[in-house]
Amino acid sequence: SQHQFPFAMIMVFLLLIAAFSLGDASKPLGCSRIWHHFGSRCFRFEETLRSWTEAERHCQSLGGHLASVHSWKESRFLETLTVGSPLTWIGGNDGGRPESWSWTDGSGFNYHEWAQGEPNNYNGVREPCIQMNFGEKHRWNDDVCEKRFASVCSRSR
Ligand SMILES: [Ca+2]
Repeated sequence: SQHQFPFAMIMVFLLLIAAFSLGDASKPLGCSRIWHHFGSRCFRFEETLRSWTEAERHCQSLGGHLASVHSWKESRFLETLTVGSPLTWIGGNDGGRPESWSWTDGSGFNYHEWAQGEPNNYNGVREPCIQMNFGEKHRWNDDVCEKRFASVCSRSR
């Protein structure tokens, strides 16, 4: 019984250290496990092929949206994140009004990286959703939302 008090103290001390180090591990980046930090947000590449709507719904189930893109640097970061650079859905769509692009996360559509000749509603078919990694230069294309591609989710830190 003489040893009970110091033992309890040591346990409390160890638990405190554990709690603080866990806090430290998650705080500096603010993105856990398979989320990757860039700027003020966390990003996650989803290899599973989904329609644009399914992909957005999946991102929402993870607490985010399909990724919006706002700069050349952010775009290059996403290009690296999408391993092997397959065609990949991002959060841009026209909300049913041709050429009026917006992001599902509500941020401003203040940057774009269209491939040459895009957006084009190819062959006269409405292409309301935006994919990245299109063409040799890995730029953006408008495409039919029902097609199934990989996707990138983002959420705030
Ligand atoms: Ca197109």
